[in-house]
Amino acid sequence: MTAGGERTGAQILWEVLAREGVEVVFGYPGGAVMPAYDAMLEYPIRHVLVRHEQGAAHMADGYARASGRVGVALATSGPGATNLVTGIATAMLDSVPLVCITGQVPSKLIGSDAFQETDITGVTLPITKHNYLVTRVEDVAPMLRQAFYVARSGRPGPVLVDITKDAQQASMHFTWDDSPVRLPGYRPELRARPDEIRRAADLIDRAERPVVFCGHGIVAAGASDLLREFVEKTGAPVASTLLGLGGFPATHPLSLGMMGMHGEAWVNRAIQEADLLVALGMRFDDRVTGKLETYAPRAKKIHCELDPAEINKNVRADVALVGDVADTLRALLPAVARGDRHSWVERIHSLKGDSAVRDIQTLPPSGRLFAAHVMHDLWRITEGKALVVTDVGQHQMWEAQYYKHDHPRKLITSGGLGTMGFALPAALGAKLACPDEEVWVIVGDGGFQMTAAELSTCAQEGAKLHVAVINNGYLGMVRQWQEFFYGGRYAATPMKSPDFVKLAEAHGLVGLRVTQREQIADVVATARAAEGTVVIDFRVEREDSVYPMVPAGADLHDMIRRPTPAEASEP
Ligand SMILES: Cc1ncc(C[n+]2csc(CCOP(=O)(O)OP(=O)(O)O)c2C)c(N)n1
Repeated sequence: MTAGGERTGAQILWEVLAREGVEVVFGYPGGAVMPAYDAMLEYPIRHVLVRHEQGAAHMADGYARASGRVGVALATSGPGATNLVTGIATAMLDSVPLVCITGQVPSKLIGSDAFQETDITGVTLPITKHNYLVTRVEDVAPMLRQAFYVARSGRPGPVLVDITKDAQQASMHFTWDDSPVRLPGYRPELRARPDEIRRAADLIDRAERPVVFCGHGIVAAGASDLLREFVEKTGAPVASTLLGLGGFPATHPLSLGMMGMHGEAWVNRAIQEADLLVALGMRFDDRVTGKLETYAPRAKKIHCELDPAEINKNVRADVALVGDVADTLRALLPAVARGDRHSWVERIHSLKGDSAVRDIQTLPPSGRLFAAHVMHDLWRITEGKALVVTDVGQHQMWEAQYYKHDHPRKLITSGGLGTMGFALPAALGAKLACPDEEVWVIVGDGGFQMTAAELSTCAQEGAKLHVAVINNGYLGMVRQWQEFFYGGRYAATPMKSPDFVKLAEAHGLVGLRVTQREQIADVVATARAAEGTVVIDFRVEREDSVYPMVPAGADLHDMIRRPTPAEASEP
């Protein structure tokens, strides 16, 4: 305990945030949270005024993913709180530590359908790791401290703290309690048992065709170096999930690339031929496995995962190592034998077959601007060093395929929920967490328009983002599904957009346009040299598709491939 004094609940709120090391809060004021906003002026914490509360949640999320710290969002009751919901669900599905604080109507009005009353703890119950309704000033500090502890410990996730207006206004004699937070029944620190480590090491040593999976847990646990050591010792090749990209260097000789629905064809085939999968910090999402009945039929599975609820949820594990993946790798490393899997790696390379012929990078120039070319050129120009935040759709998959990430926390994307509108606000959060990074937003013309109002926040904050709008005039990924599975009937996917250059200019920002591949380098140079956020309207091929594609629910080896030039020219 440290010395304290008389404080209101609102002051206590900021005191806790300051003591938790919070530097920036993303929020939007309103009646039920006004006491908290008023008290804010007394504390040295930066507040970013968003244009929509969804933006606040995504900014806090981007901040958390870029920095590894807890992101904080603040909103009023009712519509302010419900506007946070999409951002909270996004963080929940991707295990991102957030604390979302909402004002609530005075406690004596709760349940009366008071003005701007929403039961936000009820609404967010299934999309938060935990949530709290605080109605007494005495509970503000303990519950906020618990919220930070729950958000960051174990498998991270969003926590919501709803504080009534009277609890913010009431005062008490406040002393800071810095004893460790203890929650009965909550055991975030699990560790794999030594006998299980031994069994896993035996399976690894005996495997001839192992594939190691790098999931989001590797990034979250900061286990990239350990993974590299493990892979170089065992000689086993690595496939990544979307959220695992960068957890293992893409340019490492043992990196195979991304697996799953839009993964490389040879990666999916290797998984189907493997005799062992070592899944590290991933949860066998349906976009990764395809049809479960035919998934990796020859492979034993070692599942290393922090959350016991993920074990045997989708795929049965032969050995389950429940615990922090960094601890698990530390225990496994001395237990496994040095291995040589050259012939297996060569076999996987032979599975590439005609992939190069089908790759858009090797197709003869057509004079048209393809999104894949934009990604490749951005990767080359930025030397693979940018922090890239993608939205959801085709551009997200092309980025994953063509921008090679060699370092963790350099790709931020909404994987689990697939939230359009995520990229621009999440990128602003990431930029505030890492001001020295060159941050690129890769976003479709559809998703950009969902949260483009946050351009105004970028301008107000003086933040420098490079926004690449991959403008194909369609809700591209849905159009692709319509082309493949709905007979080319384009229901509600052609989209008319505003002039994005003028939109940028209306915000006092720089807007640029690219229509030919030859212009990319010069326009990117202009964007990098400009002050403040720059929007680049890339007018790309309108009806291109992302290949390969495993149709939803199909066998993982059953992929739709990009036509070869010969196939494409057939009538
Ligand atoms: C909030 C939200 N609404 C709907 C969808 C369904 N959806 C997934 S991809 C997509 C199309 C995205 O279009 P665009 O932003 O233009 O990107 P593109 O696919 O063309 O690269 C849609 C509508 C979604 N993922 N998120």
